[in-house]
Amino acid sequence: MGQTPPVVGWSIPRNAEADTLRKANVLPPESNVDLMSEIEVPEDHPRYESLLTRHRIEEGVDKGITSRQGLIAEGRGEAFDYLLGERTIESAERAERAAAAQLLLADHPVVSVNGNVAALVAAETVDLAEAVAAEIEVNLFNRTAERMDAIAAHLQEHGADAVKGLTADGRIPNLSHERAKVDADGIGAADVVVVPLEDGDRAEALGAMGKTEIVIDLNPLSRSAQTAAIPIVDNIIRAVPNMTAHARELESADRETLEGIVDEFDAEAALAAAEAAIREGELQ
Ligand code: PTJ
Repeated sequence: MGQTPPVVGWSIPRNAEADTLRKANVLPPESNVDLMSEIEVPEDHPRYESLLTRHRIEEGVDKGITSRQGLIAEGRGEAFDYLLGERTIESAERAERAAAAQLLLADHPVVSVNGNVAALVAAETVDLAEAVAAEIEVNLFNRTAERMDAIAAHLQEHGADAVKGLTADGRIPNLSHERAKVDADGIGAADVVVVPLEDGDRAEALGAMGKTEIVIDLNPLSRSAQTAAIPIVDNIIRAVPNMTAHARELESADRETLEGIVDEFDAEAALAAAEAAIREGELQ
């Protein structure tokens, strides 16, 4: 057995870098960094999740999926997550269960994907969509044909059958920017939409169209979180797999049970609990 590979500071050896490190005998030759994990950091490392997130966002930018503004958005999210203790707080767990129930009740649920979401949770989004029979639609603030295609291809590489958003034959009324462009038979026809990682006016405009919104955002004060029927104040890399787990557990629940879970959920209380946790939480 070789020595445990050193993890120096916060640097993450990528696969190519790992090869160089192996040749220089810094990583043992049998180290399977490129086969077993995306980052050469043990999973019990206290910053594992944060380092993995940064790595995925960086790769997203390199692949033309994530915008450079996405790096800044991630930094903002990380700051909130740090204050939350990088954990799923109880009120978020309840929101994730309510979201799963709401998605299972929906006639036409759609998960909206932007450049950060695609980079962070492509496979996990495909799993969620499968668990609740939802469609996946790409919707971008900084919309270009190249990014739309790259994100759709990336989602397909991670198992998505069909990806909506490229037709863009529908519009969200009263929204002047690119996020107004939707597929008429996708978000345009949806009754429940998952809106992750965007602090903006689209959530309000979708609400005005009569759609039920599930927002994932680490900032409980963001406009999207404030207008959502179900705001989930949690890191998307924890939130999406949790929603899928709840959906699988609730898969055979009857309508009444699902409606009960949704009715019991109190959006205002969830936002207040998240804000209190951020403002008053004790840092370890
Ligand atoms: O890919 P595009 O062109 O559609 O652009 C996407 C970004 C994210 C750049 C764009 O939507 C944007 O600028 O978003 P904002 O206004 O910065 O809002 C992003 C929100 O997501 C902020 O409230 C962050 O706190 C939050 N956030 C960032 N990272 C995470 C997060 N919430 C949950 N999990 C995260 N990992």
